[in-house]
Amino acid sequence: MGAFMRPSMTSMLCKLLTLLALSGLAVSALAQETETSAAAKFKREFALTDANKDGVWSRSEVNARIARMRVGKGKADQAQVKKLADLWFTTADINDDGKVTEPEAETLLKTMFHRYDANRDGKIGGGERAAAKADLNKR
Ligand SMILES: [Ca+2]
Ligand SMILES: [Ca+2]
Repeated sequence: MGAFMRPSMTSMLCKLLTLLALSGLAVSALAQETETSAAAKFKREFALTDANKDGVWSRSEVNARIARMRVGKGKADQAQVKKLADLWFTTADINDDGKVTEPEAETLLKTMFHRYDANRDGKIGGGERAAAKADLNKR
């Protein structure tokens, strides 16, 4: 775990994962509490974001997805959206081929899930979810 992350990026990545996870990409997954159901929700989310249905996420698809999240919060700073999308994409695209496949995106979701599953029981319980939200709010 973590071998694909450069150490200097880890802290920023965690914040980004938190942001993405809680404000969009996996918020429904977290609400479902178990890793299995989170994975099922993720598959639907992946298909939704894959706008041109070619089975991978492109930079522009990720950018559009993040832009929708930011708009939902009442703020659409295009420069910040692009920065987040670029950072997310660079991190998620493990083999650096310019595409993020479902397994690549899922790896990030799992990393995030395990980060918040503090007692390692395979569920994000109420207290753990509250901690995840608090973590996001102090960013
Ligand atoms: Ca696509
Ligand atoms: Ca890739």
